[in-house]
Amino acid sequence: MNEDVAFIQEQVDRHHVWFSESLPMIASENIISPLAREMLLVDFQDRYAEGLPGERYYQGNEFVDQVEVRVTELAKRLFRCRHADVRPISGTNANLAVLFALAEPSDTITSVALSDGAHISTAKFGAVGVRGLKTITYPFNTRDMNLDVDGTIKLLREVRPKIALFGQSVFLFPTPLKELRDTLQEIGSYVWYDGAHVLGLIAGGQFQDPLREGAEIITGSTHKTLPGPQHGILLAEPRDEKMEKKLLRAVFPGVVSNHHLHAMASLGITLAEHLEFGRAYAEQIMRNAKALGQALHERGLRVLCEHLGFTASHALAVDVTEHGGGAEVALNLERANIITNKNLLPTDTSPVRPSGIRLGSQELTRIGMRESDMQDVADLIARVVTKGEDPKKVARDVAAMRREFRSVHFCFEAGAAAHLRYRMTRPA
Ligand code: DSN
Repeated sequence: MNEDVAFIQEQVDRHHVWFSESLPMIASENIISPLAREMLLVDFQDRYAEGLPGERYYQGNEFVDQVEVRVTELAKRLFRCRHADVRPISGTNANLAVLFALAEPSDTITSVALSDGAHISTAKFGAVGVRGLKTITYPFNTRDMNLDVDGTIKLLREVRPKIALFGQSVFLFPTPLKELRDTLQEIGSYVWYDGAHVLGLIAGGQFQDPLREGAEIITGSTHKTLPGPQHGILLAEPRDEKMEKKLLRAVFPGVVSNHHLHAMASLGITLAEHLEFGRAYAEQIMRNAKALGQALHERGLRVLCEHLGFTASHALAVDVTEHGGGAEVALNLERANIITNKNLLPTDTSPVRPSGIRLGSQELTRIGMRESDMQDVADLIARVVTKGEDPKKVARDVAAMRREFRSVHFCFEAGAAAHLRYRMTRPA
């Protein structure tokens, strides 16, 4: 065996063992279903398809086209929209496409501030900066972890942005789109909602329904509360045919060449599964997040927004300043096999010394945990964070807990021969 190959395989094996003994709680991740994972191994991985079904630049796309048409239909059905593009290869890539389609360099975009939980692509050193746009951020109510509606209306009227972007990566509560709708219509901005974190909740009929509340475009990655492959999606209710064409051309030839056909097929399986199981899954994610917030609060942790029930999504934000800050706490939790991330909170000024951690319930829910299990999870977290127990000792109990949660829920059963089927049809 080649030494480098063996090294890489060994690290991946070790990663698998580690994660099978861990509590994965990063709010932007999830695990894919067996049938969706199977699609990542198929021959689509080895092929090119540029453009749209029926209008390709490469031969060999007969079946790829059929899959893409069906995946696009599934996306439209799940999100109840007229336009869906399943070609963006990530959430940031979908965001770039929107910026490319609807703005020109030096235009203004309004968005949530990074320290209030916005995604990096809204920053001047992210996608917005790549497009040469100017970002102005909304006033934010840090107690409620949401936009200050009156201040935002005032700002929108003053700035009249080309694009008004909503949504964030610390996404605890629905955006007050309905309250902003009249103002946004009056000033004519494109209304764009980055729903990456909450796509699965939206599709499951929980959280909010942005396209019915004034948003014209939703972008997202497809591997968070929507538990699919690492990929992107762009959904829209375009104003007219011209806007729809701009969005399509911004994806290809704009920011995507080949769109990772295996991931696109895998996304199709995820969308079909979410049509079947998404509502039950989204409901349980939210019940678990609230239960975890309450349980952590009872164990002395400063979970934000107690007065609002901690969260109305999958995510929780916890201020751990008094326990050493976000960086130290996240590291200690990792040593205990509890995988989270340090996170900026609204009052923070230094991105390298954030005072918070962010927790998500979506993956724990996916492996079958329920509200009562959140008590045990909170106990394990508190032993590390508030009681200062040796993380390695806690890790043993985390691994023991994980033995009860081995399978992926809210998806179709994979046949025993599923993986073999594709291996057999591929040349060795
Ligand atoms: N970086 C991801 C997150 O953790 O929220 C979003 O892309």
